[in-house]
Amino acid sequence: MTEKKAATLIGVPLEEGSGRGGCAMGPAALRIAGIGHALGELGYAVTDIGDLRPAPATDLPRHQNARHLPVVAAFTRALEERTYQAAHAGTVPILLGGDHSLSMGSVSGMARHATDLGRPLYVLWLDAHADFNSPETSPSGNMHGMPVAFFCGKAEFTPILPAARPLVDPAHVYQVGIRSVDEEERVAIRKNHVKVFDMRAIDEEGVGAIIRRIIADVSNANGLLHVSLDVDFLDPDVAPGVGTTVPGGATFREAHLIMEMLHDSGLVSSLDLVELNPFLDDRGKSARVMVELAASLFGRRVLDRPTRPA
Ligand code: 6HN
Ligand code: MN
Ligand code: MN
Ligand code: MN
Repeated sequence: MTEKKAATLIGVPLEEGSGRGGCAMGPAALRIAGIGHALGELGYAVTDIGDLRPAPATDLPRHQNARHLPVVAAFTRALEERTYQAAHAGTVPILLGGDHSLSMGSVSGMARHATDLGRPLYVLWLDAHADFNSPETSPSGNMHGMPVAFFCGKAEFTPILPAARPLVDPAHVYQVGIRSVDEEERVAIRKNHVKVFDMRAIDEEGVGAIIRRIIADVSNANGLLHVSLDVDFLDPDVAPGVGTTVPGGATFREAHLIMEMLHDSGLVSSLDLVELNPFLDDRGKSARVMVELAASLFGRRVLDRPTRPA
């Protein structure tokens, strides 16, 4: 008998990284939109550990351009550990955000897990933004613009995680949907060889071709794939419930195809659902879209398609 698939839902009521209120209500909205039920229907044994609420770190000084560092650092530490444990136990960690600074912890935890397994970790970053700022380059000081640089070891604050922690190779980070990058951030992603597929690449090549290539790379390297889905990857008409909307985003159909292809690849180890701001949403529309996409990522399908015609 095959072992039952299992998922761990980790609620992350974090909004201090985003510079405005609302994302702390994200986990509740994703639960109301039916994330647990959807996974259960797909045959997953679902454990919801509830919301993490770590006390702010007291060992870190204030940083003038890393706003709310003690709060974000406490979440990073708690999430690194909880995500690692959930993955180590053989379940798929699903982070219910919360702003995107939570990925500092979730991806770092997955990097530790991948190191245990002796496999490389790859990250698919679905976002309008590159989130590769550091306190030195950030125009806002908001830490949700810094997670990718952090888990690649390129954004140094006072130590949040042990110096010897496993890092992600920036060349293993694939960013898709990008359409808003800050000046110095652009220099940093080039210098570090992040693989960026901006909206122009999507328009020219189509998401199918892009995702197929990414899946092939990860599969050839026997990698684990962490998916980080920012609400603003989607066009604001599709998903208005986010504080950082950028026009010209992915359509529902593009996002849906990505999820179906990722599911079929069997490579996805973990997922962040981030930046949902229910205060800005339109009657739960964005929360429902995020849950629908997550369900597709974990196997919901319209028709059975056992084999693909050549
Ligand atoms: N996100 N690049 C801008 C900044 O303030 O660093 C925006 C970051 C947005 C972050 O959407 O997760
Ligand atoms: Mn983001
Ligand atoms: Mn974004
Ligand atoms: Mn490599």
